Amino acid sequence: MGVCPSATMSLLTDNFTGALHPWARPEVLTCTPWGAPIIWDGTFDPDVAKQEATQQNLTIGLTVFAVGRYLEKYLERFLLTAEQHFMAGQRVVYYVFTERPGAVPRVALGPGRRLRVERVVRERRWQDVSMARMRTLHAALGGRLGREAHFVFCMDVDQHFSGTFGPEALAESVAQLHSWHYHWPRWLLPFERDAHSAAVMARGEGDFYYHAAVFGGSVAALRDLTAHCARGLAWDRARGLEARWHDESHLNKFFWLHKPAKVLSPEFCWSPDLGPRAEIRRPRLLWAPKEYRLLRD
Ligand code: 2GW
Ligand code: MN
Repeated sequence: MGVCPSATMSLLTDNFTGALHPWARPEVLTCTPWGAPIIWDGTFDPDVAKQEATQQNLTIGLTVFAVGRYLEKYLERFLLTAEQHFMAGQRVVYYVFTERPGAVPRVALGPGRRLRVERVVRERRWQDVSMARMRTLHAALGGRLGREAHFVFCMDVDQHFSGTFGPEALAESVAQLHSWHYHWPRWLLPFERDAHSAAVMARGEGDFYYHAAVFGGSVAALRDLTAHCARGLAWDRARGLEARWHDESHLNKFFWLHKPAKVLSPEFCWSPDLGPRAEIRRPRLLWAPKEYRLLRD
């Protein structure tokens, strides 16, 4: 569990001068009710996190699926920008899941960084492409990926890095605040409400609405997460159901039952369509514009 203190003003300001503490972000929530830090720009020292990670000699996995048109459209930029911004200076192994290994762009990788390509079958419906990821990830975490990485991030491919995404984001389990919903009242959050679905959340349940475009953690924690979500998806399918936001609904249910050890602010996965906001200082990942009509059936 987290150790962040409750954010009282006396901790945020200097007793004598009243000046704001250099690591304070008094305008945003920086700690969950269960004591996990919510990481905002300026609340951590990136050099400290970097040093700690280097001392531990970590290998960090980054998984991404690029199936069908998403391969040509998004993968190269995702990887090129990850080379610039994702866990710079650490040992990194990318896992690209695709049905066309030969079409994966050859991106020049920095020292200590490697890319593995895993073949997956192409699902017919886009909802199935997205949902099949949980099952595939679970298997990969039980195989080579799980043996070679200590921590893993699982990400959507339709986004690119725009700022440092470093070891400050690492923890036993990590959830991403959804940039559309982080300031919405809880009753409006788009959780699954159908009581027959494994992903159901009753009124009054749910801490935050998390985005499935970024989640991470230790191999063991992610084995649990992916097993839970794959099981829920299969349970729903057997009953002819599909949760409102597919795998994301099940992810939200998992993090309600098993609180994340760290939460990333919307700066870590920002939607440029929302425009500039005072509290969004330095976005780390930017969503590609949604082209649903073009790309979805
Ligand atoms: C998905 C939707 C429509 C058409 C195509 C695809 C598609 C997705 C595809 O053709 N090929 C492919 O590789 N994907 C992978 O699935 C890719 O990694 C992509 O980033 C991911 C999720 O699909 P995406 O990014 O189009 O969906 P979003 O951005 O609306 O995602 C949120 O909701 C999803 C469930 O509906 C997932 O939970 C996702 O993690 C969320 O970010
Ligand atoms: Mn996406």
